[in-house]
Amino acid sequence: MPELQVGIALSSETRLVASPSIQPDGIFLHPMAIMEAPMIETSSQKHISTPLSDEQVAEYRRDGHLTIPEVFSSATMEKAIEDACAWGEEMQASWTEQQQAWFMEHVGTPDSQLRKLDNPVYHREVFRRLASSPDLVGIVEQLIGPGVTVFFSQVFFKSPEVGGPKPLHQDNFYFRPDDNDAMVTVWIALDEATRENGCLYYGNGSHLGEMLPHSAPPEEPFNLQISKEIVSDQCMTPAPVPRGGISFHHGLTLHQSSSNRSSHWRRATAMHFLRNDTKLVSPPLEYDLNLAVQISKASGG
Ligand SMILES: O=C(O)CCC(=O)C(=O)O
Repeated sequence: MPELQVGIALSSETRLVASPSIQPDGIFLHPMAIMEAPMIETSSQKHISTPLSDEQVAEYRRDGHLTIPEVFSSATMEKAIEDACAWGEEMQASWTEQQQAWFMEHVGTPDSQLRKLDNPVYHREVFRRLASSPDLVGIVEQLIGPGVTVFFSQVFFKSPEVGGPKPLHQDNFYFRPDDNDAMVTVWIALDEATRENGCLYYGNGSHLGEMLPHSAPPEEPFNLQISKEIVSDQCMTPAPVPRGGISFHHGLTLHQSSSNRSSHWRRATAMHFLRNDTKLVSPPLEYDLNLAVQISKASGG
């Protein structure tokens, strides 16, 4: 497969658990797991500061992820949800069986549900505006460098009671950037994400290790994952995010999400940002870089 060029785009207090414990989805909870939303700043903070503080950058570099709790307003998240739901209705009306299998879950059962939609930043203005928010872009550039493109994005609909888990994986296994440090995933909580409704869990510091082998079940080629045997002793830390907050993670950070055991939605959008001077080299799944959206240019570039 040829190399894919990205740069050509269009346009707390905390309570600690005493010892590791296995969660319902087989997640091995880190002994230092944060039981409450990890507040980087006080909960009264209304505006994030750009750039991030040295401590926040150090936290990202050490742990491979960073949560900023209050970035977008609840009303902005509500608009994004309305837009994504309307788009989902439109899309589903024309899907083939194969597309249903890719984008939905529990197909053919009473629990049949939309699971995800691809490339909202390209297709939907509401999501493009989120991706272009100056505060957000400022943080992304601080983490991966100036001049960035969203080369792929998704909306995840984890529905009440039936929304399924996303198994353990590393994003860079999917994307294969030629510089592992040049990709950051921006995961925006459209609804509050809690341990009950399926928030992300991270392997702290795992981005400092290797890219691990992944495989996918034959009927779910999109679901590349790391087998339990390979990472049987990996402790995972929950990252609850209040509505409108963002969790940033490095492309090599081990992460997963559990199923939604609550009566509340857990909808989120993930935007994958790449520095413009970076290429994707033979990713195992296809990404249409005609749908990449350049968000900023390096000054002088
Ligand atoms: O939202 C989820 O459940 C999975 C998201 C994810 O794996 C990602 O953003 O890289």
